[in-house]
Amino acid sequence: MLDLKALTQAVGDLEEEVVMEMLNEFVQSNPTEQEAQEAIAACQAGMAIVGELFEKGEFFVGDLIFAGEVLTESINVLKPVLGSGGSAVAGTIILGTVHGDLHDIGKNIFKSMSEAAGFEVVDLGIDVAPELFVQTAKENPGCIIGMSGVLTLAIDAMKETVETLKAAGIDGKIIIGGNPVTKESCEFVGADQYTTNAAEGVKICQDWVA
Ligand code: B12
Repeated sequence: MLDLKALTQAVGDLEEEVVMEMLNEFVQSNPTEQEAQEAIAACQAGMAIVGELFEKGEFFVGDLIFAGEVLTESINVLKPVLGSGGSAVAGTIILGTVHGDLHDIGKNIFKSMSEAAGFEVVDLGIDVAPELFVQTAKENPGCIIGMSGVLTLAIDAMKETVETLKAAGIDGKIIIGGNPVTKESCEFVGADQYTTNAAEGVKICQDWVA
């Protein structure tokens, strides 16, 4: 049994070896997809600890970078148990971290989980200009548009992107994700849905294409 609290603490303490040992053991125990999602949520909570220690001045940018590496490595270990991948394409999601924001760990988790659920994901990367979302949406009619961001300023960039998409006549469903998104920011941005949980995001997209 994976000790989720211990996993959160190990991520928060940046104990890479402990995290990898716990996750490798977990993957070998043949976990369910639900259990794998719980493991991701525990890692996400660990990143919140890292963020708090950074704010207090106990961690520095180098620690954030290392935390990013630990989490990316963790997701790679968990990927095989995140889902089997449907044979039929459920739909297309164009996905990117909005302009001004370089954080992509959460985006990549949502990407992996969406692909595991059978979606085709067009990943635009980080610091994505609104115009690139527009161009890619035009190339993929009927697609869902997913925007990620963890900086406070990402909310303004999301709003700008939604406005640019709407001005270009794109009427696909829009979902925003990342730690700072809330019901209020979703309304401010003009998106259709929001979430701070990748698994929930996948469910929302599945409902849209059902
Ligand atoms: C790792 C990290 C970094 C790494 C990022 C590495 C990478 N490849 O992403 C690096 C070192 C590059 C970095 C840089 C910076 N960072 Co930083 N970083 C973090 C940290 C510790 C973790 C972020 C993270 O990965 N969380 C874990 C993921 C899994 O969570 P998530 O993104 O919310 O994603 C989940 C869901 O939201 C959802 N999701 C995410 N996206 C999407 C999209 C869709 C469509 C859907 C459906 C779902 C979904 O799925 C995920 C899984 O459930 C946070 C602390 C925190 N509390 O968030 C600070 C934090 C975000 N960083 C911060 C800062 C200040 C910076 C820097 C300015 C530091 C500096 N002085 O240079 C730079 C900014 C660079 C820039 N322009 O973007 C601040 C932001 C403050 C603010 N209010 O804006 C934070 C909050 C730290 C803090 N407490 O001060 N950072």
